[in-house]
Amino acid sequence: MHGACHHDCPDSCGWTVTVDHSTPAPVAVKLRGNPNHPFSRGELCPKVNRFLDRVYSPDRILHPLRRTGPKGSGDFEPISWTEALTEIALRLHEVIDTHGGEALLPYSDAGNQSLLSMFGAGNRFFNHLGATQLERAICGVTVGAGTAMTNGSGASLEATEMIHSRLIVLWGTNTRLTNRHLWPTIETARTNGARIVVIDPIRTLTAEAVNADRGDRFIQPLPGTDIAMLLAMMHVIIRDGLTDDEWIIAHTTGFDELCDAVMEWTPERAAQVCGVDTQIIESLAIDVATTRPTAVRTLIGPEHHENGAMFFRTLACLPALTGAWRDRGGGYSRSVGFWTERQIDHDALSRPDLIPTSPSGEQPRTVNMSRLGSVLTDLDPAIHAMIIWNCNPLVTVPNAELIRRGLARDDIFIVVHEQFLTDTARYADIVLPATTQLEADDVVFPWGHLWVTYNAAAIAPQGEACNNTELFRRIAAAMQLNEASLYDDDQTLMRDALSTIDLKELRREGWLQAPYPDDGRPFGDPDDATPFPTDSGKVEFASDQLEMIGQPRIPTFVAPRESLGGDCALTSRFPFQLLTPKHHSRFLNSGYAQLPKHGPTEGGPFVELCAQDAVMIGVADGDFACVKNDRAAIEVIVQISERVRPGVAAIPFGWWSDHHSDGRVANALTNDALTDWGGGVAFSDTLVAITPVKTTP
Ligand SMILES: Nc1nc2c(c(=O)[nH]1)N[C@H]1C(S)=C(S)[C@@H](COP(=O)(O)OP(=O)(O)OC[C@H]3O[C@@H](n4cnc5c(=O)[nH]c(N)nc54)[C@H](O)[C@@H]3O)O[C@H]1N2
Ligand SMILES: Nc1nc2c(c(=O)[nH]1)N[C@H]1C(S)=C(S)[C@@H](COP(=O)(O)OP(=O)(O)OC[C@H]3O[C@@H](n4cnc5c(=O)[nH]c(N)nc54)[C@H](O)[C@@H]3O)O[C@H]1N2
Ligand code: SF4
Ligand SMILES: [Mo]
Repeated sequence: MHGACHHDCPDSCGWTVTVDHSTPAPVAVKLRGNPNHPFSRGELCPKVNRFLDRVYSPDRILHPLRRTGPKGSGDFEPISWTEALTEIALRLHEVIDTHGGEALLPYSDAGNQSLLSMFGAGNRFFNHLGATQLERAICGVTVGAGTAMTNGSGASLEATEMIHSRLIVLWGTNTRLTNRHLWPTIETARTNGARIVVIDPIRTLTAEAVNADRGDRFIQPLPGTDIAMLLAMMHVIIRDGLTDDEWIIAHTTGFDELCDAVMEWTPERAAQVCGVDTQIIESLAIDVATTRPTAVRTLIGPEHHENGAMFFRTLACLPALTGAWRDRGGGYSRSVGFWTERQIDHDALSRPDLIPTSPSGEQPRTVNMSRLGSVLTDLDPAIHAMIIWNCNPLVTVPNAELIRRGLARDDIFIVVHEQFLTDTARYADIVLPATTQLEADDVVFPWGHLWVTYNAAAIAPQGEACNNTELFRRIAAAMQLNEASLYDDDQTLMRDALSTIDLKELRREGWLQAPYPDDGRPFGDPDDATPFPTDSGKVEFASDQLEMIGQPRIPTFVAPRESLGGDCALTSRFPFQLLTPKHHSRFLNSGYAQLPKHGPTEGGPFVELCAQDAVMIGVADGDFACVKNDRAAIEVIVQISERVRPGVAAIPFGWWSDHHSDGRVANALTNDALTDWGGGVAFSDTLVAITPVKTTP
């Protein structure tokens, strides 16, 4: 059977599953990359090569469970689906009758990012009930919202087009770890003479590929300061007359205002802010402006700062200044969700028309998923019931100890739909078993390439598991809701959502290529017929729209409050900036730490410090250190490393409570302040103090 990886990963690999039908219940015996898949070409990755371990794990939840011990204890008893649904229906009706629909909160993310599993599950149900709406913007949304303020949309260069590039700047993305199937494209471009630049506060796996002898470069700015570097680069490009004036006149507005603004951003000034040599900024600017084609590749790393949207808005100005969009392989490349997801009719799938309006004409309130801790502890009127599926917020969402306090409230009823008893599931009143990608049909809309891939179920749902859409059909039936569309089956939902796609053909062929400009250039020759979708129809160096939402109209650097260049009162108490990035090749977010061939092979959590900082703090490699701020304190083993620079520390994200000696995960420390716009979250603006732990815990 042919399918596609469901993970929230840019690669959306195609796979082939071999099924043994000789037993009464067919068993998947082999899962390998599909060699014909146009993007992944037969390779999977160290996480998913062992996907069958996950499917057949003895720890998988296969039956509904009811909590018997205190919240968080992990004590549950098996119950039947009928018992589970009866209790859920009763409790949800009770909450809605007493407090109204808004007391109910849906909570989900991209655990399975396929069409039905992610976009098709739950929305109609919660809309119909008038539940509180969830803004899901923890990943990638802010990048699109940032670039849209310059270009009018989130459209960008499709990444394999970088095969044509001569300079590839990997700006805040760890391609070799997080987007590994793109690396062959970059290697081919290098064979053809391209140079690479990696810009990251951490000397990542990708930075290790930099070969200075070939003219590659690794640049290590302080976190959250890249806007200053961009402003100085634009300063140099304008100062040295390296702008593409013809393109600027034809396709942009606000150039004069931009010139005025970057005048004061000399490379010397930016060098101070970023902790990068003046000369490096100068030469990067000249390289970017004089090498054709130049592509900047980015995913989400720099989004997770208070100035995250402004970073991407500023980055989007660069190719317009140098005319890089003219060239095949020029411009910037980010998520291609803009091209792939345009084929989805989200309204048909989610039915916002089902949302009841109050007599005064008001719609239900919206809360931001990244603020879950304060939503559960501070919101008035309060949330009294939650259904959580497709995510594990106690590990993946910032300010996790506040979330824990919220989930532990005894006046909130929680249902979790999961494959494993995650940290979050331990706080559920009822846990329901979820299928894996092998057990249900779905369609994967990638954000890292253009190949929309069909996922055909290879085996039946294991145990009593059901998929995300079936979950809500069952709960709706138990609640005796009488809105017919809540009961549409999966094939109907797919047809509703994909009216322009021939599903039979997609299933037969395995994949189809999303429409993308034939000549490879997303903004090649914009003219009056296809203007940039901004108010002016042009690239906006100065933006009225930003001014209207209270943001600076011109690219502007503001140091995030909780960063090394931010609030002095904070930095004096908490002198290190903590990053918590993806780190392990066998992990995908929080999804694999618990599996015996994944977690233990990666070792365990640690805090990385440079040698100089370790000496200053008085810790040695292998010692325990206490990493703390006002949100939490956690104890982790010190790893002295050359990957981080003075003042910056890093703890890998993805480990669960059980893997941390004191039960507190990396996200216990992280900041849940929102980004400037776009609804993202600044978890990389986290300041901490680090002290030795005297006694071995
Ligand atoms: N192995 C593995 N692969 C994964 C995942 C995983 O957990 N494990 N997760 C998947 C998911 S959900 C996503 S969204 C993608 C994300 O893919 P990426 O965006 O490539 O990954 P991140 O680690 O989030 O961020 C990339 C880099 O941004 C850097 N960074 C942080 N702050 C700044 C800054 O201010 N400036 C600059 N220049 N860089 C900064 C971090 O140090 C990090 O190395 O990866 C996917 N792939
Ligand atoms: N500190 C820090 N925090 C981060 C990040 C970081 O870099 N640093 N990265 C952020 C990013 S980019 C992202 S995308 C988020 C990811 O946050 P999450 O979406 O919460 O993370 P995942 O671990 O990908 O998925 C969570 C769960 O989904 C379950 N699951 C998988 N498939 C299905 C299914 O079909 N149905 C159901 N019901 N469940 C399923 C898995 O068992 C897993 O437990 O984390 C964010 N948090
Ligand atoms: S996690 Fe990413 S790289 Fe691994 S198989 Fe899935 S899509 Fe491919
Ligand atoms: Mo993500």
